[in-house]
Amino acid sequence: MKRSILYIPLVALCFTMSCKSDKKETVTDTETETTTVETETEEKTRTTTSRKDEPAYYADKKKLTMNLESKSNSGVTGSIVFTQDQGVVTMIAVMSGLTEGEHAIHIHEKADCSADDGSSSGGHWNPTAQPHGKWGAEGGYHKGDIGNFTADANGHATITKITDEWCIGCGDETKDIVGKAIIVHQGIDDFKSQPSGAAGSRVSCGGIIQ
Ligand SMILES: [Cu+2]
Repeated sequence: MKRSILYIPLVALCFTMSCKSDKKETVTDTETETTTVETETEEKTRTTTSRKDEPAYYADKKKLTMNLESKSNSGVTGSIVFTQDQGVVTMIAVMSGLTEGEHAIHIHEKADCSADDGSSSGGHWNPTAQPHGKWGAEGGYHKGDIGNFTADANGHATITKITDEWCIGCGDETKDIVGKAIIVHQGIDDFKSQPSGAAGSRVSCGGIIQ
């Protein structure tokens, strides 16, 4: 008698939780256990499925490593790592062989560093047809207008840039940096002169290639 009294709340609970109709009629110890196991399995399946349903998140993670080769007889070399996570790209560039002081760095149009002076990489990468300027300027700026950085007395420099205005291989031509080139200039970008900031010769070049 006690056992059946105990089952009443269980049955009620089962109805409230909308158990499968074939389980409602005869609730025994075994069936209750089975229901519990089924629920756990369903939860596991749901977790696995939701991961598969979010390809944007998982496919978004990318990493691209490239080297900078010296141009215009400069001796400036370096390496750059681009990583992408949840729509944000981080660039970390480590360079050496620079003259002490400020230099400009841009993304140029083509991943072609074959010319001795780096001219094969074309002009600034400017997919949104904006005037040249400082990154984030109200008057406009190129997607390749990274800006200026400072090299120390040993000719070393490290730059970090984080932006959601780039992507690695997403195919959106206003954001995709793949197939472009990184150019380091001997001079300083004045953020005014059109179309490239009058930054002088190209002392280092590297193609952004996956
Ligand atoms: Cu440039």
